[in-house]
Amino acid sequence: DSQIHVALAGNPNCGKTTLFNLITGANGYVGNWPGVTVEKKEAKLLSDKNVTITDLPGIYSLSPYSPEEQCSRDYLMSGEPDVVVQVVDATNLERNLYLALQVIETGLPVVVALNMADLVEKNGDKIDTDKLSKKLGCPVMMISALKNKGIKELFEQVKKSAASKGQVPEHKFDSSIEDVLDHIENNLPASVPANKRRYYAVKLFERDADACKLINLTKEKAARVEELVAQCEQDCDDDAESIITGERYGVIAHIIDECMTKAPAKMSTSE
Ligand code: GDP
Ligand code: K
Ligand code: MG
Repeated sequence: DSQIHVALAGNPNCGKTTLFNLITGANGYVGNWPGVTVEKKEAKLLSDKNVTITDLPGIYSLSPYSPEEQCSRDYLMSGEPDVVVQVVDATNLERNLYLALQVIETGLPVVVALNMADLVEKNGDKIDTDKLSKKLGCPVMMISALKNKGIKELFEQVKKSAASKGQVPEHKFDSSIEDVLDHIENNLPASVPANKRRYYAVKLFERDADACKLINLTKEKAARVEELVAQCEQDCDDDAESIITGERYGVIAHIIDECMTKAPAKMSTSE
């Protein structure tokens, strides 16, 4: 159909509901995701009826350990969303980028909306959105859902991105881990498109059950991948999932270091 499907993703408390209500007038459908009691909200964009917005549950990660994470991940990988607006609480970059990196890795077109721009400004912090956009490999826009700032520009970008093929993620882990991920990528079937190969390589590295089932490697290839992962775990003296978690936080620390300038700590005036 000619509808553009936009998924709103983000951590709890990042301002997704505030944004959803602002852009849709909250006149949509409220129900549940199939088979679970997780709320699903869907509504048309007030300024353009050809755009449908789906509010995903607030989550911290895309690992499917909770029904909320599972719903979000299933929807993102379902083929329905044309573009994801990744809402980020810009006053809490470290925690919020942990999910954002994973959503970017899905290969779907992503626009990062740095929300709470008003608070960032009030705190005197500076975020270099151009640099952040280069580091993440997708557009990054400052917005304030509460103050209705930057929303029009955000949706101009969202429409452009919806028409794009999505990004191959820019961020890189430690080279020893990248080597293993490269090997895994080379073992993936040719049918896995370029922008989704890293996502599945990471998921196979993590021995993710859904991904293993879906990709269904030949016995020989599965054994080869397992050998590589097990060797990497031995070298790092850590389990595969923790290795990836550690790598994500490493990438995030570097990104924050490069893209954010904290206001100098205020002198106490209370003495
Ligand atoms: P959700 O959990 O992601 O749905 O977050 P909510 O929309 O419920 O917002 C969480 C809190 O952040 C609420 O108190 C909102 O009023 C507040 N909030 C949302 N967006 C902004 C913003 O742009 N600026 C400020 N200062 N507060 C915001
Ligand atoms: K808050
Ligand atoms: Mg909410």
